[in-house]
Amino acid sequence: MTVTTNYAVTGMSCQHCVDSVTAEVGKLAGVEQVQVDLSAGTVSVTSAEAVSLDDVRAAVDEAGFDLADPPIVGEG
Ligand SMILES: [Cu+2]
Repeated sequence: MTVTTNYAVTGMSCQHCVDSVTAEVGKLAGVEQVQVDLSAGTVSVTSAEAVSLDDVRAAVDEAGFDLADPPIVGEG
């Protein structure tokens, strides 16, 4: 059983941004898969259990970006 949550991230503009966000969010405990849609500005995070928004925000910040408002654009 996994949880997938889609986050909106502002400022990503190229593959390097995608790689940075994927790497940082991928370090979070329990995260199994990170998929970035550059054109949509969304990051889909699949994890064994729900990851806290604060942790995702911190990882995105570490990569040099910010979560949009609202930060979560879909779950499933
Ligand atoms: Cu970039």
